[in-house]
Amino acid sequence: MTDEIREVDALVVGAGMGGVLALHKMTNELGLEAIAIDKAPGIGGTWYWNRYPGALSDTQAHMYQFPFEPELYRSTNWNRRYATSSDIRAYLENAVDVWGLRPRIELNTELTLATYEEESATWLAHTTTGAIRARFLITALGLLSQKNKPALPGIDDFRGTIVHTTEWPDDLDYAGKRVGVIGNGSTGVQLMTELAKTVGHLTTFQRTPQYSVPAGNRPYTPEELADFKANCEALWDGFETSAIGFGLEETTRKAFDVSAEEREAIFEAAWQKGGNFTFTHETFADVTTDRAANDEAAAFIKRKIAEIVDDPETARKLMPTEIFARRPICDSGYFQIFNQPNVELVSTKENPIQRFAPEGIVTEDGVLHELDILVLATGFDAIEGSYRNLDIRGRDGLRLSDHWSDGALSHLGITVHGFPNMFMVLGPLGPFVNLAPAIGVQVRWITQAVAELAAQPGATMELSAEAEEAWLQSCLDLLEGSLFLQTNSWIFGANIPGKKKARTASYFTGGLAAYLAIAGQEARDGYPSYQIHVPSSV
Ligand code: NA7
Repeated sequence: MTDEIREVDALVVGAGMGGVLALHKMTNELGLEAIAIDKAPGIGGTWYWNRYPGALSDTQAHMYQFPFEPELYRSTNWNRRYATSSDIRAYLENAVDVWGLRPRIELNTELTLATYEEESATWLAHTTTGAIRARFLITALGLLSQKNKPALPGIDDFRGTIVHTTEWPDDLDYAGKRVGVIGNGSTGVQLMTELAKTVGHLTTFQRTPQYSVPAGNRPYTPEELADFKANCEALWDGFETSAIGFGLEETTRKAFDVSAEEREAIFEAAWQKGGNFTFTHETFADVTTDRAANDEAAAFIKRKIAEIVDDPETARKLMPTEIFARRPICDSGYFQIFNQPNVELVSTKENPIQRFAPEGIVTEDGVLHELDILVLATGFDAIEGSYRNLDIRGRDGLRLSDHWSDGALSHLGITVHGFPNMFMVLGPLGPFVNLAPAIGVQVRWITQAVAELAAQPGATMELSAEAEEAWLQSCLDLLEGSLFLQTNSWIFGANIPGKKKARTASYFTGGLAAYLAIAGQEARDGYPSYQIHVPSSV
């Protein structure tokens, strides 16, 4: 820690996918003096922290890479349809080396305060290792990186090991052990499917049953890999017409355009092919928007659960009761584990956790579930949750947390009124799409804006209040009648007690193509939503 203030052009906060790409662009494309900091001891962002058994991206690997980077894309070899957490860390480590960024990334360094200083039109950032002054502040904090560790009264009475999935110790020995898991979202489902192979006994304390479809994980064929590499530009061009950017054949067919038999056959084909967004977007265009179509998809999955799970009572408890409108999950044999003698399901809706005991968990029926390890797979304080513990102060000392006290605000998920020359990667009200293209598209937009500002000494760019309000309104309008609002998921902050939901949206749900068109137009029109201030030369 030194008293000296280091001066850079751009400070990037976060060394995950968004931060690494932003640092590359600032340094190698714009030639700016830029550094990135991250509180983690390693590169990877959410993938640094999420290294629990079974952790993998459920986006197909060829679409979970930096877009618009053909050289890196063509030199990367994924061996399977989905990349594991360690594959993704290796990919990012390689990108850092290929792009020569390693000397510019400062790990074990946490941002404690960032203040916009009007007079110099710069950001003064205080970190755990010293102070940095930067013209441009790029926050790439991650959408799913702030862990959600819910208050579970009495949990400290448990004498065994308690682990959150974002803090999985590499040396945790769970083979043969009695393991309990709270949380059965994407993380819990991946984790339990893996744990069930080796633990002595697995008990899931399930609050809300979830829909899940097969992931269809398999090796990529050499032909597929060659095809992705040869045609990566076409994959990226596809964003211009895509709703979600996962590289799928997004259908326009509606569920009731076809007969009941055809509908079943289409769902079955998607089930066999595997993939969560395959099931929602290659079957029928209205699965996520129309209640009757959604009911058809939900009923299909429930029939599958009944077929897969031998014990009818366990199958009943695994059947979701809400509509199929959380972020969809896919698995590699999750429902099948409930046919194993070492796996047990406790429905905490029917049989709540009464208390934690030194030996395990006591449920309301009086049963003590003895455990050696209790895993919290309880997810994230998503989206703006990553900003919750940061003290960022914009113009006139305005705290970002105060500006967002009634719900997060932004334009494009990138900029905030009152915070000049600050750019977020995957900030709130960004596009609800595959995150790799979202990162690529946002960083490209930021790079263009920073390039224009950097060319004029002291120039600043600040979102207008009107444009911020208008963006919120357009996000809210898009949510009218949305099925997503009818479930309690992280998408709208319903998983965090007390998180503001009134008049707020979390995302722009108009699709990737529309998002690209709006963001592109904004830049081409010379940023009409912004006040650009260029100091007059002396
Ligand atoms: P999710 O999808 O938010 O799932 C969290 C799970 O934890 C879910 O089953 C929750 O039950 C459960 N949970 C959360 N808080 C509690 C409390 N207090 N008591 C009991 N159970 C609780 O997080 P994931 O990490 O699985 O996935 C997040 C995203 O990461 C995923 O969508 C991908 O995009 C990657 P609930 O359903 O709320 O009843």
